[in-house]
Amino acid sequence: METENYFPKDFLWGASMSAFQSEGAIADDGRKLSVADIRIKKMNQQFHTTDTSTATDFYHRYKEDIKLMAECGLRSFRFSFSWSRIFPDGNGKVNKKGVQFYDNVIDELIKYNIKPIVTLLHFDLPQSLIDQYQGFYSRESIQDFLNYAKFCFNHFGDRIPYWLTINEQDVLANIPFFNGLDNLSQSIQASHHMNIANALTMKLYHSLDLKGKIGPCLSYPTRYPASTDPRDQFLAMNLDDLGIFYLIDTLIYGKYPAYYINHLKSKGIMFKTKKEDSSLLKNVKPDFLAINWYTSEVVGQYLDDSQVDDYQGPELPRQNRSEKGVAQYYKNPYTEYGDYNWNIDGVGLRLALRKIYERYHLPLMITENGLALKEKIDHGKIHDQKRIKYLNQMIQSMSLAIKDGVKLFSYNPWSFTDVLSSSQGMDKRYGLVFIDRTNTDLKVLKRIPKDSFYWYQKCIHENGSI
Ligand code: BGP
Repeated sequence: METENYFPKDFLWGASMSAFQSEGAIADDGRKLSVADIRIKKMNQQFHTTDTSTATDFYHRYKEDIKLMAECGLRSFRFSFSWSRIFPDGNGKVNKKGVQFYDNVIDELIKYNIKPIVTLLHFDLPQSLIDQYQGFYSRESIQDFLNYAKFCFNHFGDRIPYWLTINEQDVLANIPFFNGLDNLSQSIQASHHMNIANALTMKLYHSLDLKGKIGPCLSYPTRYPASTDPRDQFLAMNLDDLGIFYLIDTLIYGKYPAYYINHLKSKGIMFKTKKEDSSLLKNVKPDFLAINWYTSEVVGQYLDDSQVDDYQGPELPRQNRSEKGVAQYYKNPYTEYGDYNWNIDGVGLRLALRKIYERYHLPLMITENGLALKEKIDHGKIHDQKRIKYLNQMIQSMSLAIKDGVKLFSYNPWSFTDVLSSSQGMDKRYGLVFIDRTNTDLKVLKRIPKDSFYWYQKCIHENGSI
């Protein structure tokens, strides 16, 4: 079905990945471990998935992967630097070989006219900072993040048009172990420090004579109230506010909303601040907002103590589950679901784009969006029709959002190649390119473009006319 096309000619069609989910080579050339390496190793021992030691071997195969990106027609590539590859201890001495690797990746992208979009921190804080002072729980992390960012801006800045500060701080605030921490009161304190780090990093960037842009990167699922019961309506709004909007408000307006502070107080959690914090948080002007959007949720009041699942994280199926004392999540009968029970809801994306744009009036970039499937090679090919359906809906919705007036300028679906899932091993595949390995058998890590790769290639070629 052909839809009206509102994409501007210079729209940045891209794709997305992150360091710990693709690079491997975790102890090579001076790199030290990150909290992601440790966390995923523990999970591997428990659930028999796999660890980060090889992932997709992007460290050694970036040229092959970037060549495929060029073949697909990508105009941008969103990836992350591994902080512990550049500063193995998080602070102290810079690792020249790590820097060289990112120089090579950036130069290779530029060779094909693909714009690098770089995330400074994507779930992989250097473990050494946890050992030194408990990472972002401690205030010292702010200066270390700033020094790391400053080095990156000075060294790579002339070649990077878009920087993202911290990937999904909303997730890090709620899931302590993704940031190497143990409990919620630590991660809430850490989130306050990340807010200051974010603010100072953006101010620092803007003080330098560089031509790129910088913004934060948050994740958002569109939430529908389960019924017209006013309490469900309120709950959906409240989860939005406590999930993401309090953070963007703080980053943009430099002040925590009252409802957030009172929510924490009611939970008996409060972060420590210093007198200077409110001025540190003020006067930050992100150039854009980066949004990771996958799915929508149907939420209703928490009802039944007897049916409680133990909620362990956002990776659980977004249907028929409950989060104790907070909400029930229901399956949406109007949308189709993928193999991991996340749904396909293009309208939900349009809704999110409108809501976020009208709230902040900042240009938007989609830095993650995709559908996880269980896949097998079928006579040398991967027929991922459901993913094509998903992408099709998303792209139609983006076009309509642009027609509505949303300033959306880049789309980077997750993920370019299959990558290691942040919590469920290699079987959970999102890629446009299949990586032929399993959790237990690395095989030869052959890259095989899926049907969706060719579909997206055509879509980019037609600038979004699908
Ligand atoms: C986002 C993360 C990504 C990626 C994605 C899919 O939250 O930024 O790193 O992993 O979710 O999640 P998962 O791998 O758990 O399926």
